[in-house]
Amino acid sequence: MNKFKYYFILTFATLAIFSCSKSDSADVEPLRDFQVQYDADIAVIEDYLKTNTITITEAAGKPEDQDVKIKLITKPNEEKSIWFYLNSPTFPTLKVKTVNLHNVDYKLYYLVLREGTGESPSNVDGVLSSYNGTYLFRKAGATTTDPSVVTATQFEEIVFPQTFYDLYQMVKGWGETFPEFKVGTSDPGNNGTIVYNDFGAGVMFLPSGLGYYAGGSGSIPSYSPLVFSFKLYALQRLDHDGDGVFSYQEDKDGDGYVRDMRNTTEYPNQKLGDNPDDTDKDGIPDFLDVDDDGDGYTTKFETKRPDTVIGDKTISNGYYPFNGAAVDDPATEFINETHGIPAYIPATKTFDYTSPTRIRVHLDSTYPLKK
Ligand SMILES: [Ca+2]
Ligand SMILES: [Ca+2]
Ligand SMILES: [Ca+2]
Ligand SMILES: [Ca+2]
Repeated sequence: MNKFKYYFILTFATLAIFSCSKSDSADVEPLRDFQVQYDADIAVIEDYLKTNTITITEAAGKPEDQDVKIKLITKPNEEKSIWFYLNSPTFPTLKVKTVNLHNVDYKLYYLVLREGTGESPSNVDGVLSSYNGTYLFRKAGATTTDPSVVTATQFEEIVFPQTFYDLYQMVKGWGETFPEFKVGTSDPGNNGTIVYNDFGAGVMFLPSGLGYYAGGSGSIPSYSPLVFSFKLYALQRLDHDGDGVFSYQEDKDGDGYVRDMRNTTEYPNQKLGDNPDDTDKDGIPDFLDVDDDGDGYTTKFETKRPDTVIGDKTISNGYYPFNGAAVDDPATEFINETHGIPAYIPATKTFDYTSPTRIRVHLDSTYPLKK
């Protein structure tokens, strides 16, 4: 009886695997090795950078300002390759940064047409950006002596963006590239339009591991390196966990980069508790944690200003900002605008509202004053 059962299960299991692989082979194709795929991708990208040239449109105040056209070099003596601009001290300049993900040191090339003049987004802010996306593909030569050629196929173009894109939700390469750029200025134009000037503009060249990888997207084939030209018009600070502290301010180690290590396969060398941006080390990074210090009191509760009580009337004074303003507003009688979220000083039983390095109460699990 036992033997029969064993054979029955074995047969069933074998059949299941067989039918799966026959009818739906795309679903069971194992994920390609990240390092192997990266090695192929970076060769394609560097080939593309060396065989293509750019032309940039200068048209301040117009939608086509900083448009960039990339085309195959046909006159090698006259046309400079994109690669020519590698680490150029003047613009345009081709930069490269290393992004460790999937246990791979990804080289991320990005061309800076110009940097911009305003603030930079963090890797989890919203960006208002036009963009033009293409995917790269290496076409084999027609004969054995004919060299292969890397082609670029456009899959999307957004000229007039209507919404902010949350970098936390976009392909990894966006969150790595946009913080290297700044927004510019914006002025009301005619007919309710806004005119953007001096914004950051560039082109990013993403290995598929920083793009859609095996998934592809829409018309983009799996494992495609991606090229996005973009213009960073505006940024929007986001608060992913709704605790009243913007996500970019939940950067515990202050390196300008907010980490989410919950998907540990992306960080095989790091344990969840190693996340420098997770105060209570519970695996949930501060920017997604409503109780950052894990003391059982929500951040929102801990960052509330004390109420003002006059007779039998109680006036709510809202919440402290992360940092106070430069000057106090005389119009708000009970609120000192120069006060940010305070730190509690046990020795003197007082609060410090302004020191840049203070440990704010919502990050201080020893803060004893519970209401
Ligand atoms: Ca928050
Ligand atoms: Ca946490
Ligand atoms: Ca939080
Ligand atoms: Ca707390």
